[in-house]
Amino acid sequence: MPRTALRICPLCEATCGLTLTLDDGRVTGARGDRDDVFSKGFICPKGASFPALDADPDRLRTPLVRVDGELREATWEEAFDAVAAGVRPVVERYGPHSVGVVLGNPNVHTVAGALYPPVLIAGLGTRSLFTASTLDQMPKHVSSGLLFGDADAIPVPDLDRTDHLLLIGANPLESNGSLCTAPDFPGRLRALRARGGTLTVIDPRRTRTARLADRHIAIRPGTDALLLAAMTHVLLTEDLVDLGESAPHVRGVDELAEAVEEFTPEAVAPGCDVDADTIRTLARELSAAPTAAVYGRIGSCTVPHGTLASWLVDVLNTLTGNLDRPGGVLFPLAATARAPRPAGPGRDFALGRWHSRVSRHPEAKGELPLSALAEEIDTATDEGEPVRALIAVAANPVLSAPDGDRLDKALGSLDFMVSVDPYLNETSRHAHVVLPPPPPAQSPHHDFAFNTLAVRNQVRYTRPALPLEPGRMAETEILARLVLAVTDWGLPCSWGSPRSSGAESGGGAESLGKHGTEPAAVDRLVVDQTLGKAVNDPHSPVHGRDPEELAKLLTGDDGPERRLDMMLRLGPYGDGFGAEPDGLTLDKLLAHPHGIDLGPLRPRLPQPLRTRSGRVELLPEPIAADLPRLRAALDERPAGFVLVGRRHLRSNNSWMHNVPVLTGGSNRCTLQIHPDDAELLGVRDGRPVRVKGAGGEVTAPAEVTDGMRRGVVSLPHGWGHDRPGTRLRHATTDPGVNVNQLLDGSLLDPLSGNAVLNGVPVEIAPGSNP
Ligand SMILES: Nc1nc2c(c(=O)[nH]1)N[C@H]1C(S)=C(S)[C@@H](COP(=O)(O)OP(=O)(O)OC[C@H]3O[C@@H](n4cnc5c(=O)[nH]c(N)nc54)[C@H](O)[C@@H]3O)O[C@H]1N2
Ligand SMILES: Nc1nc2c(c(=O)[nH]1)N[C@H]1C(S)=C(S)[C@@H](COP(=O)(O)OP(=O)(O)OC[C@H]3O[C@@H](n4cnc5c(=O)[nH]c(N)nc54)[C@H](O)[C@@H]3O)O[C@H]1N2
Ligand code: SF4
Ligand SMILES: [Mo]
Repeated sequence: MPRTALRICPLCEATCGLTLTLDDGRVTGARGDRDDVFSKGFICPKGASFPALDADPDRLRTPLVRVDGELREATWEEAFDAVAAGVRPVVERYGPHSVGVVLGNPNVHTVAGALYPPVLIAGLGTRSLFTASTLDQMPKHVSSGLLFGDADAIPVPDLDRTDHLLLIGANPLESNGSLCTAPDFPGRLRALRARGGTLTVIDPRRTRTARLADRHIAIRPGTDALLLAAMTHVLLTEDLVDLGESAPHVRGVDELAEAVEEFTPEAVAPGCDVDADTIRTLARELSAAPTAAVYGRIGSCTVPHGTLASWLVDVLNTLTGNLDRPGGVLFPLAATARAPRPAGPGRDFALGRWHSRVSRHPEAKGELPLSALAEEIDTATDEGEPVRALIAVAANPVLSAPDGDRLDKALGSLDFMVSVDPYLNETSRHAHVVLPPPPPAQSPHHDFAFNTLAVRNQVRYTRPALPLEPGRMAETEILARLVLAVTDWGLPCSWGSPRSSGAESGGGAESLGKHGTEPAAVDRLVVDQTLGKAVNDPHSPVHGRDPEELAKLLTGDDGPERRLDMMLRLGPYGDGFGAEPDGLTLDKLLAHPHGIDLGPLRPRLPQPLRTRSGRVELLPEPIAADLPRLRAALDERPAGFVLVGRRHLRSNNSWMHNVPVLTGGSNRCTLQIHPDDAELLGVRDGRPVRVKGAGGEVTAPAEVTDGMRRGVVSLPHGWGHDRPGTRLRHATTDPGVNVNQLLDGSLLDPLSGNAVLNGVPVEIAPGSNP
């Protein structure tokens, strides 16, 4: 008998509620859940393919362990024994930093990825942490850290109420939005236009989003920071600054005015290829709009001045009085966030507390640049040990990070590698042990990360839609067992989790116990430490209570659910373990299967600020120190072509090319090029083109389109499925090429360590058929 179950979609940041149809232990259909408090029935083609993705026959069903050089099916016990035997000797012999951890994007889409990696990293005590954040939004974290004192305090555009949206380097009609969780982003943009609002898009390509806009500005790639600096200059010199309600909380307007003095519209125009009058108009419109939001994404982050551009986005929001106001940009307050503390001076954000060994890149948010992973493995220095063992969780850096060929070789040289991944792909094929998580229908879901970035405060939790198949292990248990297998000593005192919840904390130094211990021990330890800290905190609703008694009050079927219950109860809407009887608990959430709406975003300043001054620091010192580099860019003009990326609606980074319904049509790995450029070069539509960059050369079919700016070409990322030893039967039939092979890993935004993936110089020539 078919039945239905609710499941929040984990396939992008929009977090739509789905209604799955289940029959005979399988998912047979997916539609939008009309009663979902946030997504209200919206679904995209990717969500609709949930059944196919869930049932992909190439998903691994059992762990794999390398024996005599070959990966063979093994039991879970054999696999964890192999992990312990592989990682511990490396730690004991070479120290904790010789074990690297790589965390990929899907960690922000799973319960397991939110709850266990922080424990793993703290337990290992390694500084060799690399995540997809340094291929993505690290510049935004650094800019928020410097402006607000908290790298996770990212203001989100108030999409549903704004009168004016300036969108920079984002294509939500394909991506469905990022660092701005909004189911049906396209519908919300149309609603903005329908209520008389204005949409401006800055993008070197005429994207589907640009086609929806009132104005599209095809900027020269990599120059947004110049354009935004000039807009700032216009606001400051034309007396258009009005800080509004945030005025008492902001510092440094005069210093800022001095710092951007040289960035006049006339000075930046030739570099950006946007005329000075247009820049003035953009600034004036922004200040004149009743409310406005400036929002930048991938195209503003993965560029040489990514942190400066991200900073200027919020400088513009602040100067126009739109920071922290409805219709502007606001700080969400998630249900599992730490309950708000009284405002006041904070601990501030530190950058560069340690450096990478080879190129001396500063850490940001506890992470080293993923671009530096290959050299941290393959290059010896006097500065300590290279990375000799690697733990990769939901990561495919061979395709997603620069210079995959070098990384591919480096991974092959490791003493030991473990991948937690459902697929044997370009990266996990190097592992000595592969631990496969179950498909999404067999996993619970809660958006720890994306609720802190959502355009509306709300909370939803879905239990697994289907029970675990025989032989499967929940990913939460896999990661808990991984922690137990690789750490054999006490946990250091505290950990914070990137892009995840804030309500948990650690303290003390109890031992996690040994490999083989029951995995719930990891959750118990976290619960004990978090509650122990809460009862000692005078601002906590449980101050002065007995932590053991509180732990006994937790409900939930397993460790992860009890941790969710604890975070909800300690959080801003929580029941405070009885202090607020109407407040949130896991039980209450379970009684609302379509979620609980917690209302629109509200002004919160000064509470989120953690700077030492307790104010918004408009011109932080590291930013001021990076401005000379932007001044130098005023005179730069690329001589040849530059490359940008693109995303396709039916894709997601590197791991969705194996599902037939999601591939084909326009979802192809082609080089988009302007007709005039194509003609000049003798490149013909559909014929091969050679693209050469600092890191290598690839050949892809040309797609001639006037949607491209002249002098710019575009290739999507996540392709290049032609390496041997993978198990991706459909993806290998149309492998595409790896755009990141054009990069050599040396181009970074220096403040954040973020890879430069857009605006990269390349040479183009007609190719020949292989
Ligand atoms: N040139 C270029 N490169 C880019 C980008 C770009 O715009 N241009 N974008 C960058 C961005 S924004 C990102 S986020 C990165 C992404 O980089 P990565 O995170 O390295 O890559 P993904 O393809 O998202 O997938 C990571 C892995 O997670 C696995 N996986 C899927 N679901 C699960 C799960 O539930 N559990 C576990 N354990 N594993 C799972 C997949 O099989 C895959 O191996 O790529 C970056 N690379
Ligand atoms: N369908 C689908 N959805 C996804 C993903 C996916 O792969 N497929 N990936 C997910 C992930 S991990 C992320 S991080 C988000 C990303 O979400 P978005 O940022 O919305 O993603 P993109 O489509 O890469 O949009 C970036 C845009 O920046 C433009 N651009 C490139 N260089 C520049 C520049 O120098 N200046 C300006 N102004 N624009 C520039 C590109 O042409 C492109 O249109 O999407 C998520 N959602
Ligand atoms: S928009 Fe994103 S979350 Fe919504 S159905 Fe599509 S892939 Fe899933
Ligand atoms: Mo991303």
